[in-house]
Amino acid sequence: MNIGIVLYPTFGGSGVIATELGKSLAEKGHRVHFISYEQPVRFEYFSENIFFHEVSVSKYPLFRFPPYELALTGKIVDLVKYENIDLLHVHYAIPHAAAAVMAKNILKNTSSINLPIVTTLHGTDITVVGRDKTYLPVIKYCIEQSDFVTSVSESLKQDTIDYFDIKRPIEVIPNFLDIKRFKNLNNDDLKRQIATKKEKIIVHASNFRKVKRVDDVLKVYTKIADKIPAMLLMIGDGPERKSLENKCRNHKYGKNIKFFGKQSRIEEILSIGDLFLITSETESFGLAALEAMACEVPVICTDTGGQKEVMQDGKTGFCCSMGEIEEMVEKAIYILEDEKRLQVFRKSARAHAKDFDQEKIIPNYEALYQRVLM
Ligand code: GMT
Repeated sequence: MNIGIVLYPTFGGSGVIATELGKSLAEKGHRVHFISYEQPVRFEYFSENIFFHEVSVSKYPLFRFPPYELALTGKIVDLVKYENIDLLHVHYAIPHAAAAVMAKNILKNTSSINLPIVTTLHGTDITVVGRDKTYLPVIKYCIEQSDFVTSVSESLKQDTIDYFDIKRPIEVIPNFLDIKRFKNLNNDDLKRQIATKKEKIIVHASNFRKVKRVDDVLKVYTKIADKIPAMLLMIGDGPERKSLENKCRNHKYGKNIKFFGKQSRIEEILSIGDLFLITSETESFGLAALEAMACEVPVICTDTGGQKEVMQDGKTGFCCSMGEIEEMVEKAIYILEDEKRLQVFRKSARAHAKDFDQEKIIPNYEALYQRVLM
């Protein structure tokens, strides 16, 4: 198959999933065309089956808001005509699905070409940005006009149906990872550089947006550190990082809190972790938590969105009520205070993460593409 994949090129989960999907499809012999404004961060080698098409938006003094959607639409039309793309898979509804639907209409009306569109909903395109009344009619229309729609969890599917009054079918295909890459690397040297033998290592990774409630991460960590010697490693970057980092500079455990920024080999840091903390207001899936579990790190997360579908509550970690700091602290200490118990959680986390191995999940997308092209 000749597949176009429209994606965000960033460290964010939707970009990671779209890139890894494309890489895996290319290995299976499909031709993959990544379409984005920058080369995807997870696409870091040459493959004869992968092509990258950069969307560039021309600057003009009149444009206060450069029209990225139009540039993307034009690029899709061009590629479908001249690269013979069989189907287009767009990740994240805004604005990718809108550009795809517009391209589909242009191709149909000007060239009688049918462009099948698969739209994958990832999370905030529905639960945060999508709920903005300004976008609502556009997103609803694009979901209805796509040939197939998938969501990364049952919870996100239900949110989509509820918020947008969607009657069409939505297929759930959970996110995935490469279990051979995401494993505990037994990196004891690094562990000893970061923490002493007595100290536990708590890790958080996100894009530091408001929805992640990173202040809660600090609150939970502080109360854990009051009871158990612990370090806090913060991975990623985003709008809330600066103010949190400032707070940590004057914090009583400030010297034990480290901000590492964006990391392309996150499995190396996850491998030295004892606990992964994710305190989001909503999380459609929680790919970072799954990556932690695969590296044998138990997870404390909120019970919002699709996280309960990724976790086994009480086995791979605990799902706690959003904002309930005491509950999260209590569960974290329960896991960390007993080394034998921690080992049991570690093994369960790894075992459960294997259910999300890309070898098991990606064939669902291939089967979907076959149905699209029938
Ligand atoms: O808002 C984000 O966290 C970024 C967003 C993305 O598009 O990268 O993440 C969403 O999609 C990921 C991949 O499907 C999911 O693992 C995340 O849970 C989801 N984020 C939220 O729902 C907040």
